[in-house]
Amino acid sequence: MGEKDRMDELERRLRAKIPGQDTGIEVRKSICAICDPTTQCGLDLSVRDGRIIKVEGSQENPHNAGTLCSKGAATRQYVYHEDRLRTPLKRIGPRGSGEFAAISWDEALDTVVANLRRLGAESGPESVVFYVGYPKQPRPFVQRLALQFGSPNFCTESSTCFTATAMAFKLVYGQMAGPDLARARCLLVWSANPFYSNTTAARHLFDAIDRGMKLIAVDPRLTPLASRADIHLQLKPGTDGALALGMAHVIIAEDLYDREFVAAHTHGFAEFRDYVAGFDPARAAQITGVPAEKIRAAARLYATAKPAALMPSAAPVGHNTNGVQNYRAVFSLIGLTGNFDVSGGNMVAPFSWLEISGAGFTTRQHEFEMPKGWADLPPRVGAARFPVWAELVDQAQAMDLPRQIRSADPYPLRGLMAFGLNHRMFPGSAGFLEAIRDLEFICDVDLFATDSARYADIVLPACSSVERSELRCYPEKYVALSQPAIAPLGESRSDTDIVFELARRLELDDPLLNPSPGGVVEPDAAFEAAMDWILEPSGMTVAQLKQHPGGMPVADPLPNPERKYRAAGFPTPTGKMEFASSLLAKHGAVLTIDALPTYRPPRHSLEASPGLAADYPFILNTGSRLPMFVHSRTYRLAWTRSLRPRPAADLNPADAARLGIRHGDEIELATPSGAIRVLANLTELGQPGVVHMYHGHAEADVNLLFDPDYLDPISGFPGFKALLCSVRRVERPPLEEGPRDADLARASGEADR
Ligand SMILES: Nc1nc2c(c(=O)[nH]1)N[C@H]1C(S)=C(S)[C@@H](COP(=O)(O)OP(=O)(O)OC[C@H]3O[C@@H](n4cnc5c(=O)[nH]c(N)nc54)[C@H](O)[C@@H]3O)O[C@H]1N2
Ligand SMILES: Nc1nc2c(c(=O)[nH]1)N[C@H]1C(S)=C(S)[C@@H](COP(=O)(O)OP(=O)(O)OC[C@H]3O[C@@H](n4cnc5c(=O)[nH]c(N)nc54)[C@H](O)[C@@H]3O)O[C@H]1N2
Ligand SMILES: [Mo]
Repeated sequence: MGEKDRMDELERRLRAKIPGQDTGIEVRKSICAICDPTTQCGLDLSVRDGRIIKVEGSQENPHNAGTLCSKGAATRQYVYHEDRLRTPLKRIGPRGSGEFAAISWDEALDTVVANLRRLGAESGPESVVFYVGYPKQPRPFVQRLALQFGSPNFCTESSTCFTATAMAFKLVYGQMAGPDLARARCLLVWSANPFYSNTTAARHLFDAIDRGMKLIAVDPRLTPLASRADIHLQLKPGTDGALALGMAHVIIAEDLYDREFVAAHTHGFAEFRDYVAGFDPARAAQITGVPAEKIRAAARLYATAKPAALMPSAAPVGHNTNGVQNYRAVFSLIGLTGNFDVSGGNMVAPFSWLEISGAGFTTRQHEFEMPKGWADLPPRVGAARFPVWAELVDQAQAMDLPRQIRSADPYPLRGLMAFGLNHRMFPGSAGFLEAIRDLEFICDVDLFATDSARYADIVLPACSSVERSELRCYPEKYVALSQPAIAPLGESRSDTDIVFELARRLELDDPLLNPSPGGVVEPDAAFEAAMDWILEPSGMTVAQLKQHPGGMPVADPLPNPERKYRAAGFPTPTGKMEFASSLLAKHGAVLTIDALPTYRPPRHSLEASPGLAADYPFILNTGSRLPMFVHSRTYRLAWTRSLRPRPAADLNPADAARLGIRHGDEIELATPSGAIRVLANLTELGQPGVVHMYHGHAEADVNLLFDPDYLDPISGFPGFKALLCSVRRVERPPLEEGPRDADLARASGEADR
């Protein structure tokens, strides 16, 4: 080969991005953390000169087996986005103005520490709130930091996500139990749409359907999953409790329930039976809009196709003013039909790490994040208003923050140390911003210069998952401790580095967060030492995991026998499965909460507030997932944004015709709390009378339409999935360009260049 041929060949290999010594391209293993923790695909990143030039799903990782979704495929746009923060910033203009100056890490961290110390000394450490948004990776570390600092106020986005589902499970069974998809003969999917929300699970669903598993889908919309179901129960949003009670009615009336299990292992069955007697299929049909015959057919199929599993979701049912009670009614069906903790039904599996159960090993996560008990600390934010939450959840309830900031009841809140703060997550998002504007000190750690960060005094640049090391585990009994595939962009750092630095500067007396008081410790060494401590019960070590950056199968996964309750009972007050909750009975005297999983319509609905419905006749359902967007994260990416460039609401064509609205018209959605303008997306996949709108848009924030107190009294979760709104066509399209956040990023980018 001549020199020219060799150069041509190299050029060809470079253009094809072929790894090798000649091209200088190396494939590095990493993890995508753009979406939710139960997905988080393995990545093969092609890196040249320290830059990612190609992104592929890792074949090696059995969870995604080489696949990636639209968001993961846009990893380069996410990592190298112009809005990425590159240096620490301090605010020099008024809150919200976006006027910031770049400062050094030392100055930034010293400022944070001086403020935390001052507020702690003046008003007690509880006056500082530690908050983590949707990111999960930093949570155990931030929680430990908060408690060791002396503040009980560790709270997260889990104040609106997953916890209500977990609470409903705990109230009935004392623990959670996930669907055993591989062996189920029937799967009852109660409001999940993994084709959009959890693509790796969708693959397993296809396999099970191919194997002949029957599928029942409970969803107000005709989703990709519902379109494959044997029975689709297309209910009105927020009527889940009535549907479940109707199914229980059929199962009991037709004697299809597990008499032996019910007699030996349950509490309150007689009351439950009497209550569901009032929910015959005709009445359930009238409330839910699902034909009575379908309710009967679904109840019969689920109760008789043994074993049958129930797949819940982290969000939609809990996003309701009666959410926990509705999900309790749903989860009662599992025990009623004898499908609890049996193979092919819903199995209790040991907890592994960061919201993943059943990866085949256990860790000391809980011990790590709870170095103190709640009894040793002042009451958490939300504890008085949501006492059931306070008993069942090891966090503060963030939905009570605006109230306590304003009222200083039971004590003042003055500081906020946030990792990933997005005010558009909160119902009544504008009011949330107004409330935190009154805080004396705010620090926000984020990847991007966001609208929420504009309210912070100090903004710290975090790096993404591909720039850090993190532990991930998967239900395929697979575990990975990823290593950074590229150096952190600019001066950004991992969240855990920041936690260890704060712990050192606060001089915390804690060998796990501050391993060498007074001395300088490499954050990597501190992180690895903490991970080794956490991993101890698993028998795995950091050294061993580092040898397998793409992950490895868990050696000797823990066995998981069936029906563990036979020996151990249920971890509930009565030791049994509780159709009637002892805990809710205890609180029922003070709050209007029933021990039985009673059905109440959404607080804003035709049934509960007919006066309001006269002016606001549509059911508004917010945040049902779109495949390419994740909350506030991927609007800024060119590829994902191109799939829906402007905020749009789904409207049924029958309603649109009545209101003179055409596809693509500008419309206004309004509630008594506010109004937004969006495009009309006409689709028959949703029901007449229901409008669906995704959340988190800067230029059309649907959470402006919420009253901040539109909450479930048990969980404190917002009623995101069912309220009332009006819809009208807007004559001229006056939609303004959304605010751009790039100026903050520019402030830190200039310093970097
Ligand atoms: N109307 C309505 N509102 C909803 C919902 C709904 O369905 N409808 N859903 C609710 C639910 S279920 C959820 S989970 C919440 C979403 O909760 P949010 O916390 O709003 O989620 P994100 O916008 O994804 O992330 C918050 C911030 O974290 C930043 N971030 C990302 N990765 C990292 C990281 O590694 N480190 C740090 N420090 N920051 C990072 C992001 O840039 C972003 O600014 O929204 C809730 N709000
Ligand atoms: N692409 C993408 N994936 C995501 C996310 C994302 O933002 N984007 N977010 C992640 C997060 S934080 C979460 S919590 C999960 C959520 O994951 P999922 O729960 O699977 O997703 P959703 O779309 O919120 O809700 C599932 C289905 O519930 C239906 N639904 C809406 N209201 C009701 C109701 O009142 N009752 C019933 N029975 N069904 C209802 C919706 O029509 C939807 O099809 O997704 C995670 N994955
Ligand atoms: Mo969520």
